[in-house]
Amino acid sequence: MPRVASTFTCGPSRGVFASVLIVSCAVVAACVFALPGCSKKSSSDSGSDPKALIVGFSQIGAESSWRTAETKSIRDEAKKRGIDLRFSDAQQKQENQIKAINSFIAQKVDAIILAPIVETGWEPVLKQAFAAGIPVILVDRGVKVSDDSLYTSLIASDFVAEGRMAAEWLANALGGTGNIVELQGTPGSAPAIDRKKGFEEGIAPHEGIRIIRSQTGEFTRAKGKEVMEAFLKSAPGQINAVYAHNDDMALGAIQAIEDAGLKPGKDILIVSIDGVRGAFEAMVAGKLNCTVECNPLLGPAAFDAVAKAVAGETLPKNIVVQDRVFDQSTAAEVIDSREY
Ligand code: GYE
Repeated sequence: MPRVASTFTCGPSRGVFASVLIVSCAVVAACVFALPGCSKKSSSDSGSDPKALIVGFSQIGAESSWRTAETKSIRDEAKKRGIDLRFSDAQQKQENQIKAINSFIAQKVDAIILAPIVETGWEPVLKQAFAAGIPVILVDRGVKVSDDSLYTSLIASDFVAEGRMAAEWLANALGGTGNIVELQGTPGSAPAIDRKKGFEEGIAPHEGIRIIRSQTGEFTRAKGKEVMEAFLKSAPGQINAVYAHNDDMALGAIQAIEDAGLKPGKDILIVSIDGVRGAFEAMVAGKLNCTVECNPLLGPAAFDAVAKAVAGETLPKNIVVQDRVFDQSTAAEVIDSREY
């Protein structure tokens, strides 16, 4: 049976996530959008339906299969709801996201959906959106700002809890002893920071477990492979397990381990986060041991939040979903029901 996470966090830590959206954490939310200019507009620049809501979506890029699934979910949901979606791909650059937001403000969009690449550096542009009365819904990653009323709502997983779940699974599988190498996500991003923190907390009670190498693999398969090759060269025969902040990097690491003549999933245990199809395939093949789900299908929740924000309704500050852990014991059974 897949284990169901029991932790639901509120307030400062980021929300939890997965299949069923649960608006927990009734926190704060006082901010929200009785702001001027947030009402549904009838605009002649909004394509075929003059009454369509105009929503700008600033996406990070396409570094992982998780992100591709998220983009699809948001595009599909916008289409379904007849929303005029203005999509911008920042190609992994915060400056491009800031430009996109400025451009959405100039286009007088009804709302902005932002997947922020890193946590810091958003305050000035969020202040501009706020001043223009445009609600900003953050999806999948959080930001650090002095005043959280600068955004309407954050729809994201609890990355600390994900890291902890990965650590607990691995500590158990290692029997409390072993050397781990860690592949981190994008430096400065909420999931990289929090998945590291949660994992370290999770292994802390096990004195025999150590992280012997830790480096960014930038959430990509190619970089995950490259960094794993370097780890294998610099610590030959010493690596018992890999912890990757996402599945794509784990899949890259699997390749590197095989190229080195070792058996991923057996000689070296591997645990990662996301729960994408490729991870399930690798578990069925016995090459990946465990993945912690992080649901990227955020389109419905994001546009529900947009609809409420433009209607002037108060939203919870954190909208969270439940995360689950999957390992080889259930992979074959559930793979066909996976939606991404
Ligand atoms: O885990 C990773 C991606 O922000 C939760 O970003 C997201 C992360 C996801 O590229 O695969």
